[in-house]
Amino acid sequence: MTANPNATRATRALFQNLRELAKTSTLFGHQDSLAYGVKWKDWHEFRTDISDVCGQHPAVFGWDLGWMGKTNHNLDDVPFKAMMVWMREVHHRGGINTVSWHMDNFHDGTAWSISRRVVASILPGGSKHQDYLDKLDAFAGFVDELELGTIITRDIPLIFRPFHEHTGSWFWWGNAHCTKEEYVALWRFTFHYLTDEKGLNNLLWAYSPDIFEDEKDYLERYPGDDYVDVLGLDDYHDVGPGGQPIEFLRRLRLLVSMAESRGKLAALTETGAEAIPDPCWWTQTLLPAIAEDPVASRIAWALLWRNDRPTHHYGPYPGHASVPDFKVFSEHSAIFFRDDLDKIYRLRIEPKA
Ligand code: BMA
Repeated sequence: MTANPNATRATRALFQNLRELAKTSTLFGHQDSLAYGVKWKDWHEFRTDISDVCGQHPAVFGWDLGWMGKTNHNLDDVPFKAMMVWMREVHHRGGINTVSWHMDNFHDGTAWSISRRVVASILPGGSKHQDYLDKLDAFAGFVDELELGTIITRDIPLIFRPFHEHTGSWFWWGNAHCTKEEYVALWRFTFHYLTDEKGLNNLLWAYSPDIFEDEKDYLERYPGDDYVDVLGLDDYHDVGPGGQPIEFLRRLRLLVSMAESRGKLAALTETGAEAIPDPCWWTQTLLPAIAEDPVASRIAWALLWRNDRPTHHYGPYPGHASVPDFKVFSEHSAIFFRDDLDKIYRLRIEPKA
């Protein structure tokens, strides 16, 4: 059951089908995959560094809304109009779109500007509340346009992943910059505003802290089962140089058990090793956890961060030393790419309420 009881048919189908798929497979995801690669940045209708390397496109495509409502492109120079076209195309081809939001500080600066207590000021009654509503309205407008632009369907689900990595304190919504009550209130307010006021019934809601110690830590700012569909984890820490594979496994197993006991999805919502210094990283670090461990492999997808430049990329690209290993990884029967997905938006049998 989705957190939003009025979720659209396709959204409910996506949730249900992902829960089923998660038992045996892990979908491969990549941020900004269609927008650019390490060595290209151009309008290509459907090109990714991933397909350049292994002939297959990701199953999950990540996008970021940072700078929405301010400029016509996002914080990483992806034009919102182009993003919309790509999102429709992803959906049309049976892939999945997920959206994060490096939202600017409402007083000054960026998502990383932590000089003020921003969360308190954007909640109802706060001095920047109206500005926050304007931001959410801009997003709702984007989603309406996304759906209106297609004649094939007006039901394009998005996995929405706001206020991520809040167990750290590098964003203004992070741990040190708001109380637990404020974080939860912000999440719940946002949920009600976008679903009840703006009628966005095509969202699955993903909660995605950075690394955590135990269940108590993970759930400390959890908004509640009525507000979340996906229990996510952003983990770069355990998979980078100096990280501990055993900790990666431990956290993923905990995540899966927390999600399954609630009837939710688990997902590795962000991961990667910057510039992939270990050429065997794919089969030695990632695969053993997300495909081979009987519990950790029950996450629904793993999303690698963006391929920006030779010193800042998380997926492979032609010529990179990890390409042969990535090809082996990509051939694993449990790692799913877009072509492996089948009618993910078709509702099978509705579960009993
Ligand atoms: C970070 C980096 C930044 C980028 C931001 C938002 O991890 O990739 O360069 O601006 O994410 O996408």
